[in-house]
Amino acid sequence: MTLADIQAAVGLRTPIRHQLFIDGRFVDALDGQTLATLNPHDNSVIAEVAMAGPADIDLAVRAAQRAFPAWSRLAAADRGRILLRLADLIEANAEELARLESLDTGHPLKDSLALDVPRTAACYRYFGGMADKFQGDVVPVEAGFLNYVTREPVGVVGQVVPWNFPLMFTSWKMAPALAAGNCVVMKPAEITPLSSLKIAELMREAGMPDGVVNIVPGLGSVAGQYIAEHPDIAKIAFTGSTATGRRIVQASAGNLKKVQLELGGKGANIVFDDANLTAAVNGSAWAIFHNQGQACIAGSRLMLHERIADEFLERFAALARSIRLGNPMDPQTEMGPLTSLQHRDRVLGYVDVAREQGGELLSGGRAPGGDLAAGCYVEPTIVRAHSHTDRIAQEEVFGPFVTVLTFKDDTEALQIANSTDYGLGSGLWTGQLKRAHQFARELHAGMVWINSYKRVNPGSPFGGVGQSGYGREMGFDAMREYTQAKSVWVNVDAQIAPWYPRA
Ligand code: TAP
Repeated sequence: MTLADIQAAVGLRTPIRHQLFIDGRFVDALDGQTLATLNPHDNSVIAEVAMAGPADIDLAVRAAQRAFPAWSRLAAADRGRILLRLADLIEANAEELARLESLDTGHPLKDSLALDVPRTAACYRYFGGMADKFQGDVVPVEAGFLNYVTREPVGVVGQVVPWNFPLMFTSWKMAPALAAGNCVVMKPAEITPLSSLKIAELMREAGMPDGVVNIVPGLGSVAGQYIAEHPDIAKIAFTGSTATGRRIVQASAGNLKKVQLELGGKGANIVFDDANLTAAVNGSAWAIFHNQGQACIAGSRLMLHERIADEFLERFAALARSIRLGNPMDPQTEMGPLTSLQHRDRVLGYVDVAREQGGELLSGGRAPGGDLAAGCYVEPTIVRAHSHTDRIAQEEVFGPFVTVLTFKDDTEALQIANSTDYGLGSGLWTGQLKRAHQFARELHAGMVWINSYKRVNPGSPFGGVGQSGYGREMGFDAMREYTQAKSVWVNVDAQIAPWYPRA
């Protein structure tokens, strides 16, 4: 199949962008290297995408440096206006962006249309509106002096995003950075670069000045590592695994970059015996199976009060078995493939890990055959762990794989919930207000959902504690992350005393 055939087959109107975006232009990599990007439904090649090496990243950084003075001094409202225009363009191109995202990642088209694209537009719109509302302070200091504090952009920021929500995550990172006046060098994951390159095209259409945004697909170990080390990049923002986050911290030490990390999770999703079971069953399926479980905030530890465990599991397993797996482009599909074969095998490997440690497979646990055999599919999988210390209850699987644990009372529930090194998202289902707030306070997590799971909003801080990283995306917190305070002292009418009182 040629590129044009693929475009026609999935209903794309414009050519798939497959070059680097540097200084406002689409260009090949200097050394001509490319990398095939695959459709996870059948592992066919969708496009050969240019792969940035260090020399390309140097060009991107220099372009960003050149663009920074004018961009950072542009009136905040004018920066905002460009982001607002971009949000409108994303909506105008929603169908195409959604198709591209589903083709590249395996997200069901239904989800890309209803969630990924609208959330991406909402994020640019939120920060477009925020640009001229994020203001400094005046500090009440000694008489005769005025002290004011401005928030200045950091400079050129490097951003590295993973493959699980490539379109949405580029907006979470670029929107606040740009609203605050920074210039960006962004590396999408090597396996899912397409939607971010389409966004580059829309950025240009929205009037983004050349060099402010540079998108450089490439290998994590080469391009990502080089961005993390780069002496002229003032900050790196990263989403991905805890192991890579650690490498980024080490690489950033050379020029003491600011670092922001949004890493893995092992979300506790706790169902108490007084919960509304229908809501909890549906919400728990959403918590783990949406996006094939490839979410850092997935509710991957399903913790059930022992009194309701059997009934809950019966209903939950029946729901899991009814989920319609299939080609993401089919409007009936509820769960698509994982994003790569390598990742599918890693997820399936955890079924063996579970068995070795005495876990009980309750549902799924296989790659489906038939029409889906060539793709990266995994059945919705439910495993009861032998103990909360087992690997499947401690390690991030990052797939449609949920680990079931039971507890007898609130004390044990809290102890199990807080027993991992991670601390990103947690949820609980209960009818008791007091218990809900107590757990919200005690859970070791950056986000807690009560009688719901996995809600996000551009205004609500998103991030973790412990080995889930540090820093917050979204809201005013994100603007603080992408700026630094400058304190300015003005002598309004204070007398300057002699330099040192002398007798
Ligand atoms: P990572 O290695 O963390 O990949 C995430 C991003 O970091 C990708 O853009 C990757 O580029 C880049 N990267 C890799 N090595 C780098 C380095 N040395 N310096 C700078 N950037 C680097 O994750 P993965 O290998 O794709 O997935 C492994 C596991 O990580 C998953 O199973 C899951 O548990 C976890 N994970 C978590 C998240 C979230 S949202 N917390 C997202 C993805 C994965 P390339 O892809 O081009 O190598």
